[in-house]
Amino acid sequence: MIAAATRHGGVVALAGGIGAARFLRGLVQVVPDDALTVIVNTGDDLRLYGLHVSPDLDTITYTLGGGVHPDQGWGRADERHTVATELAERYGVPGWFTLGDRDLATHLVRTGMLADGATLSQATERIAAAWGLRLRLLPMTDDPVATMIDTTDGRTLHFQRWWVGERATPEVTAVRLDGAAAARPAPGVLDAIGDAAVVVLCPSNPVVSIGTILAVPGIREALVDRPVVGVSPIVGGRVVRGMADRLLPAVGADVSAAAVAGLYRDLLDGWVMDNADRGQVAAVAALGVATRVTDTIMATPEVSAALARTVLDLAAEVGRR
Ligand code: FO1
Repeated sequence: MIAAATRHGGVVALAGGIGAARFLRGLVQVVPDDALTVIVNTGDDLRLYGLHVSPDLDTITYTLGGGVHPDQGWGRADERHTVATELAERYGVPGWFTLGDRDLATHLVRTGMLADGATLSQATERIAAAWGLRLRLLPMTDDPVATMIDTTDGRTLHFQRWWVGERATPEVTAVRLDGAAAARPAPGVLDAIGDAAVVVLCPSNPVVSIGTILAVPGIREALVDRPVVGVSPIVGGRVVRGMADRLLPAVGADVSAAAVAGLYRDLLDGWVMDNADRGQVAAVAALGVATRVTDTIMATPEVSAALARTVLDLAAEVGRR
């Protein structure tokens, strides 16, 4: 089954941050690196101290490269904060978004390359190679896209200012993807999708991760005639991590596995849900989407690998339709 899914063209995964990284730890165990392309959300990217930080690209790179902070799921393991402390204590520069010393090296390499005229794709390729990644890691676009959050107290905040800076306290009235309409898919993105035997939607935030990738003109259209299988990021009506439960209402969707499948209904062929959501199978099947129910709580790389196998089995089934 798995060989079939990768024989004709590769596997493409659309990914956000931590949930995607956990899933990809499993996918790389069942798909050869040279058959795997990961397209990553860059709407979370932000400039800090003049540095270009790409949280989702770095979370995936560090996780698959074996250097991610094991408890946080983001940032580096064995990290120190000498620079951040000096910035705060000597220069009074607030550290609302923690950048550790090792993590700063990544942002210096990326920012230096961008300053020399390289693209985000080129910087990403260099950083991924330095971490020994052999799969292809692509930003969704090389153009600037910023996820902005409109709040009920009348402000508009960059996603990270809302999520990290204000601990997601302000209620959300709208999510806007500044720059998305003018953004072009990064080099290789549309070709990878066009050649894909299957496209996998990782269990990432449907509004500010997967939704952001789908908002880059050309990407959603390219997916319509490919076998697309996703993993629900919502289990038993709750988020496993992150804040999708705070953002789904802002796009008019319930916090449920079936509602998220509904957001992707125009392109989704298969939907993998947790055992807790067996009761949602009928609602998803009513969308014309095939389903699988399994353990999706990726407490270990073995569960991640089993989940990846389930996804590829379902992909092979829907691919034969
Ligand atoms: N998340 C936090 O909750 N607090 C932080 O200080 C923080 C810093 C940070 C630095 C680099 C990086 O790559 C990620 C970081 N994150 C932090 C996580 C980040 O906000 C989220 O992982 C994504 O943006 C959402 O997927």
